Formats: sequence, structure tokens, C-alpha cells
Amino acid sequence: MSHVKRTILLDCDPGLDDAVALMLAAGDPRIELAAVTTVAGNQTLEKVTDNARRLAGLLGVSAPVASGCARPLVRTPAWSTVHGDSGLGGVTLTADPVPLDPRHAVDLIIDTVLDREPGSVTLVPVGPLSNIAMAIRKEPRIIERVREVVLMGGAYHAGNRTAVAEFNVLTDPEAAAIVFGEPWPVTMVGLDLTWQALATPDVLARIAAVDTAAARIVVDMLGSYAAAYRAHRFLDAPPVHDPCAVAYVIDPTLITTRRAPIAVELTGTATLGMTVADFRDPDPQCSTQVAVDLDVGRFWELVIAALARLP
Ligand code: PIR
Ligand code: CA
Repeated sequence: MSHVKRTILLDCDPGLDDAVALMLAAGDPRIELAAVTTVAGNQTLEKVTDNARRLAGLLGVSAPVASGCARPLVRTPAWSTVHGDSGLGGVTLTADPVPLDPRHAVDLIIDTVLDREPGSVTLVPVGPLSNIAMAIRKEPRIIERVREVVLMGGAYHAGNRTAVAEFNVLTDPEAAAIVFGEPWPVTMVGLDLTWQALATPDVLARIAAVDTAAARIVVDMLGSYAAAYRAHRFLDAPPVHDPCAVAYVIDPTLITTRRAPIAVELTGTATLGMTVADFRDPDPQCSTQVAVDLDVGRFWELVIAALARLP
């Protein structure tokens, strides 16, 4: 159960669930948050960076925050609508933003990995993979220096942006192909897993009972998110994707995984951005795995405990 602290870099596009991921990383004693980087995705780079800096200010995060790619490598971006105009639903953050690190996110990623012990930094991308792909291309030595990559993105059954594609991968599929294509350990925490992490009325009531500023913001954010999700008849409550990736780093026993090579569809017309997991012949040498099953009860306990430790 308990193990040494894990050092993570959170690459995000807050984003309602990105905000919860940041809170889990900041509030769990088993995580050392080394850096936060932002990428255009749920909203423009300007907006998601402002959200990340204000959240960091509110949560007392002392890690550097740097902004990265404002556009996908190849494609034209389309912002997500469920996160609203600000990126955080109806919530306005009044906390002062932490200063912006002067480095580009790509350089902060490279510096963080190279400055620390080899094999100690886990990258946790929870937005489009533009920054991570650029960092690999700029400094390929990071591939063998990171401990692992645990990303929220992709899906091997069904998508949210299209029938088969998930938003983060579809937004920058070429970047995702680069990240999945390198020989580093990658865990894909995709929709197959995160559609199990639903903010049900019971979960929201338990979060509301936690009387911290962080918990109050989560209730406000997820309230507007729940409204946006009422149109989705296939889910009973809104999924809270991004903290699932952080939770896996904190306690891998929360999530069962299956080893499989993963290809990103780059040329399909109906299948662009699909993450194709090949389960036919499990190769023990395969460096990629997909998340399959979540221990839902213990996941929410982890999130709620983190919210209770925060300001
Ligand atoms: C969530 C996202 C995008 C679109 C919708 N409809 C819901 C964002 C989340 O922040 C998460 O990282 C990922 N993209 C889920 O597809
Ligand atoms: Ca996200």
C-alpha cells in the first residue's frame, strides 16, 4: 500500500477535472508535485494557464507553473464546450495567481526530468499531448530518464469526441502517436476507465461535507459539469477523468491494467484519433498498458481525503 513519495509533473488544460487532478496531486502526501505545465485543450492556452495559476495560488502549490503549446502540432484546435467559456464551468477563482515560470513548458518538462534522479519523475499528461511530444523531439534523453508516463487520454472501446476517439488524443493525434510510439512505459488511463469515476449525488454530498475552499470549488465546478452532462443518456453522472491518472500514481492497486501495444489512428476518416489497443498476443516486453478497472470506492476516498487536507 504505502510506498515512497512519487515525483510527478502534471501537464494539464484546466478544465474542471484537471482542477480536481491538481487538487489530488497537491493534497495527497504520497505525491511530490515537481512542476505544472499547461497546454491548449479544454480552452485556449491563455485561459487554462490563468486557471492553473489561480488554482496553484489557492492550493498553496509552490511548484513552478509554465505555459506551453497554444496549438496542436498539426491540427486545428476546437475547444471543449462542457468546460464552459472560462474552462472551469461557472466557477470564478478569486485567488491570486502564482507567478508564471519564464520557461516554455517544453523546457520546464526537460529541465525537471534532467535535473532529478534518473528514473524518478513520472509524467502525468491530462490534456492534449503537444507539450510532451515537443519535449521528446527537443530532448530525446528524457525518454530513458523518466520513470513512466501515466496519461489520461484515449479509449479502446468508445470515444467521447467521436464514436471512437477521445478528446485529448483527437485534439493532437500526431503528438499522441509520438508519445505512444517511444519505448518508455506508458499507462493509458482512457475513457474505458474514467467512465467509472462518476460524480454521483452521493459523492457530491460527501465532497460538500468537506469544509475546505478546495472542496467547495469542486462542488461548484462539478455542479455545472453535471448540468452539461444531463444530455448524455449513457452515463448516470458526470465522469471525472483526470484525477484517475494521478490516483494510479499514488496507488497502482486502485486500477487493474492490461498490457497491449497501442496505435493512434492518423489517417482514418471515421476513426481519426482512435487509440487501437491490440489485445491478441500479450507480449511481456510491451511498454504500454491500458487501464481497465477502477476501485471506485477507494478512488473517491483518496480524492476526498486530499480535499480535506487542502486549504
Ligand atoms: C472532458 C474533456 C473534454 C471533453 C469532454 N466532453 C469532457 C477533457 C478532460 O479534461 C479530460 O482530460 C479529457 N478531455 C476527457 O476526454
Ligand atoms: Ca484535461
